[in-house]
Amino acid sequence: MIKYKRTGSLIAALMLSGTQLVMADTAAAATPAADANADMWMGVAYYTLLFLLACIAVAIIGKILKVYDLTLKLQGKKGIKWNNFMGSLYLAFLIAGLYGAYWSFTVQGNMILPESASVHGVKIDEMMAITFGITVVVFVITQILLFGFAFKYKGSDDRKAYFYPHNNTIEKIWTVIPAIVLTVLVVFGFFTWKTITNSTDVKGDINIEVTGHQFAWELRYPGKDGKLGPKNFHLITANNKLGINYQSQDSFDDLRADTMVLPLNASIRLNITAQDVIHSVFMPHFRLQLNAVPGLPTFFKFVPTITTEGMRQRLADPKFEYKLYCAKICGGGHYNMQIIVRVVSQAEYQKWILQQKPYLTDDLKKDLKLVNTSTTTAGAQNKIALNN
Ligand SMILES: [Cu+2]
Repeated sequence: MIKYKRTGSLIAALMLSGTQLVMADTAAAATPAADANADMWMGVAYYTLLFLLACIAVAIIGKILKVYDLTLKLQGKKGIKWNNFMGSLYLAFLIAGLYGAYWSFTVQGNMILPESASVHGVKIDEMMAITFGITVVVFVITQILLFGFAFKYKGSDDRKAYFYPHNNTIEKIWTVIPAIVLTVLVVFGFFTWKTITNSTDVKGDINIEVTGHQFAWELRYPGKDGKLGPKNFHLITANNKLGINYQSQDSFDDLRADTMVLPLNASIRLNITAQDVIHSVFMPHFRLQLNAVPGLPTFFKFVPTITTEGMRQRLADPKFEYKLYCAKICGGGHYNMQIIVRVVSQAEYQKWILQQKPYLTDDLKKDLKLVNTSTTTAGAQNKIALNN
């Protein structure tokens, strides 16, 4: 009845692949980080085996029922009503599944991001809520219909199935309604996206440049002129990491910063680039994410509406900080590509910006021969000599 040899060899093969996963990673576990990796794979192997064990348990129960069924028939009694049995399983699955969905809402639901801290973020949250509301309603109705029908119209000796191959009206309804709903959602999204990427209205924007490289973010703030100087990758040197072009007057007052400090309720324009691979600027509390692509400057406009202090109070977490993360897996140090973003009042921002150091350091001035001292000239000559 049970094909012992085949089942046995299948289990053996699966067990082997499970252990191989574990072994492969244990071999690679030379560093502590890899140790954590091995732990993760141990977890995967454990749950895979647990799942297989559950499958075997179900198969055994099935076989026992089958034996019971055959015994009943041998005794001349009616066997198990399999149709009723399967129908009830559909119903049980419906109830367990809907409860599972409810459970994940209540337990995992509070792990979502806190209130949006930007103007467009509120719109994005609204769209998310509307989309979610519609899909949840559709989900519940379709699940009830799917499993409810399977239960109500389960196989029966008293009934013959009705053959119903096609109905144009139903086809039209379930094509047109989702098409209209999706069009409305997409149009909403389109208008929100248009305001975010509006490049014509730049007056009064605070231009901040974010450059991603493996594995850090470089920040550049414009000086008093409000303009960021142009840059060119040909000009990149040890002292001019961004390759800023000092032929332009706009470049001289540009500032470097380690923390992204933003004034409350100001229009911020992030000018985003990358120097090596594709990175992604991700500031979840502001509902902001955009790729940083080498050779293709992108930008994102937003208005922060809640200060860091305000968010700390809302979350009752005195250590809370907004963060800018990298959201593209860009290499080994990707996880560490994050900087602190702090939203402060206008006055605090003005105070902070005055303390920031210029991008044009003394070393860079020497490189560019902007300082006329004998040592500098000698240094420059040495450099030329070396280059020759
Ligand atoms: Cu990155």
